[in-house]
Amino acid sequence: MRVLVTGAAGSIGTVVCNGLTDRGHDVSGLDRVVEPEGFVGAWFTVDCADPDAVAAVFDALERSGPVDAVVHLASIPTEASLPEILHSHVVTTAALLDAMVDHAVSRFVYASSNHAVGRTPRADLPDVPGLGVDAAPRPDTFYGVGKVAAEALLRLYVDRHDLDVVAMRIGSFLPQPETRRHLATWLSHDDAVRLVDAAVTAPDPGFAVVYGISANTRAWWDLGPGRAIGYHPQDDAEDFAAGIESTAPTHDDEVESRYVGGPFVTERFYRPALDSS
Ligand code: 15L
Repeated sequence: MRVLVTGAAGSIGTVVCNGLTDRGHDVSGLDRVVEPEGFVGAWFTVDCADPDAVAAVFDALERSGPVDAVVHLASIPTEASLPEILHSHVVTTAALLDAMVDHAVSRFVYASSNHAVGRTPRADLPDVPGLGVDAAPRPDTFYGVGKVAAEALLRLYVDRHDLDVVAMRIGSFLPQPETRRHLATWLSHDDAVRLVDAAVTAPDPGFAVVYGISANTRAWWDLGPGRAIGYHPQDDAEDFAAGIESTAPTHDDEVESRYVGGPFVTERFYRPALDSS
């Protein structure tokens, strides 16, 4: 399939672009930085919050045939001021969605985050149920608010324009798990590629929200919706558990241990909404 990936030079973008290319997709990259060395495929150095620049990318791609899917990975990956967050998560998504509608591109795959529901109690606590994709939005940060708002925008475009959208609530995308929390939240590099490939190719997902984690023995989140779109994770953070558990719990382990969002829930992340310093 012909796929445009935003944030293509970022940590997840690099892995996903290489992985999708290896799986036979024709991948174009978009990022604010120049093309990384060795990138195979078309490259666009563009800010995806700029609607004219985004429209020009779609015009250019369309000249060599239809685009099948957009995978939107570009965004600030952590906490920032509310205006920065809305710009990074919602405005960029809107610019891409408008261009898709204008160019009849119908599949959008979005890097949402577990922090959309980060303030939900952890399911390994007594009497706390596992977390499904129908859980009420419960962000832990402005970052989480941005992801909730972007998911709502996606839902609107699915209903209005009949797009197919997969919102991936990604856990902890890392080469390997590093903390106790990651034993539940880890998403391996290979599983990230499997997930995006499934999200791009699933027949008629409509509006699907899935949790982006590996097949972790200690997972708190429901992998059923992911499996329903053909995502079958192969890795398990449990393989690293002995090494992680041989270190003493830290203060953060205790503070973080009540909510799924972990460190993002703690006071370290509190700030005034409009403070961009
Ligand atoms: C995310 O969504 C963040 O982008 C990343 O920085 C991690 O904090 C990750 O979630 C996580 O929850 O571990």
